[in-house]
Amino acid sequence: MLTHSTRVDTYIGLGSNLAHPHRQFAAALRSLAALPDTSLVSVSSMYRTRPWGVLKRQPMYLNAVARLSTLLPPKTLLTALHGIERAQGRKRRYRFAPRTLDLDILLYGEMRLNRTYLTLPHPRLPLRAFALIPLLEIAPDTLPCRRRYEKALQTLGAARHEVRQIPSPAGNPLVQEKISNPLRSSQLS
Ligand code: A4P
Ligand code: MG
Repeated sequence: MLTHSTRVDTYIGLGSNLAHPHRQFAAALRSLAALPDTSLVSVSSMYRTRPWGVLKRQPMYLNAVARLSTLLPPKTLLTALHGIERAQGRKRRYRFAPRTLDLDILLYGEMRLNRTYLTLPHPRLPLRAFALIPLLEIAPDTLPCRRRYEKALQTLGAARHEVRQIPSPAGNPLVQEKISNPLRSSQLS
């Protein structure tokens, strides 16, 4: 497999509103942690969010962001993410359809790319409180584009209130336990 020689920090947006979203996230995080030449650095809190940009009624979403450190080039990473989505029963019926799992590359280092198969940064990131809030929760202060996304979030106004952090007294035990001890995952969903 083609890899880069230096690691790149990349941020993956997770979204789900079908088939037990917490379980979908637990499985997805295990798969992300198992990607070749990649480590899962951190995961945001889970957020319950109102469907954005949809015409028909659909269930509330669960959203989160995971930070990876990877040697995989962006196209290889995207292909791997599509494989994880497929393995978790993702069906592409129409745009913005309800889904078991959506994995978007929000940022790939500082790379800018405009291809039909991949746009970086994710083109709709500045419009979406459900992606910006978990991203800013885990992105370090040193992230070069941080100020820009903080400003983008401020301009979203009321939309940010449709993103509710799921309280979790001990940080994020769902995620921590599921990654470190996958055998226990069925007890946690
Ligand atoms: N693609 C291009 N750039 C990227 C990128 N940076 N990351 C291409 C991932 N994929 C990228 O995506 C369509 C195509 O975009 C892919 O084949 C890929 O080559 P998709 O995941 O197949 O389809 P989609 O998700 O229905 O469409 P799209 O346009 O990606 O939608 P979004 O932007 O993912 O939005 N509301 C809430 N509250 N929470 C959500 O998570 N998600 C959506 C979908 C709508 N409303 C939502 C949520
Ligand atoms: Mg998508």
